[in-house]
Order: sequence, then structure tokens, then C-alpha cells
Amino acid sequence: MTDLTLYYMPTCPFCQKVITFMKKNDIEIPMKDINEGENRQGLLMLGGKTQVPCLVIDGKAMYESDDIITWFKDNAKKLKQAF
Ligand SMILES: N[C@@H](CCC(=O)N[C@@H](CS)C(=O)NCC(=O)O)C(=O)O
Repeated sequence: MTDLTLYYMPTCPFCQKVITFMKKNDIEIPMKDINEGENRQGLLMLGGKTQVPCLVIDGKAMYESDDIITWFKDNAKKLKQAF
């Protein structure tokens, strides 16, 4: 099973693009707001920068919103979700 976390910021339009895609396609994964707690530092340690959105896939950071949406589309079967 793939371990997924989306790092985001509520005010970020690129994050909203990803989140809107997720909602439309019933994709529910753990999400971390980088304005809360230690999340910003956690993202920095994982991926080397604090840019959001960032999808962390099995510990590996993917930073671009278009790449994240493409990854969701490409991995629909793997995740057993109907996108
Ligand atoms: N090309 C990126 C742009 C992402 C971006 O600019 N995110 C801003 C927030 S809206 C950000 O994280 N800025 C802070 C930083 O880069 O550390 C994408 O499409 O995901």
C-alpha cells in the first residue's frame, strides 16, 4: 500500500487546484497544513523546501501541482479509487 500525505496551505491557489481535483474524484488522503504545528519543518526535512502543494509518496516529495494531479490520474488503479 502506498503511503501518501499532501502538504498544503489553505490560501495557496495551487493547493486549491489539487484539493479540488481530489474532492471531485473522492480522493481522501492525510493532509498537513504547513501553517500548523511542526508541519512546515517536517516538509522541509522530507523534501528540502517548503513549497506547497507537495505530495509525499512513500517518503518521496513531489512538488508541482500539475505533476501531483497527473500522478493521481496515473495511479488510480494502484490506489483502487475511481478517478
Ligand atoms: N509551480 C508550483 C507553484 C507552487 C507555489 O508557488 N506555491 C507557493 C504558495 S501559493 C509556495 O509554496 N511558496 C512558498 C515557497 O515556495 O516556499 C505548483 O504548481 O505547484
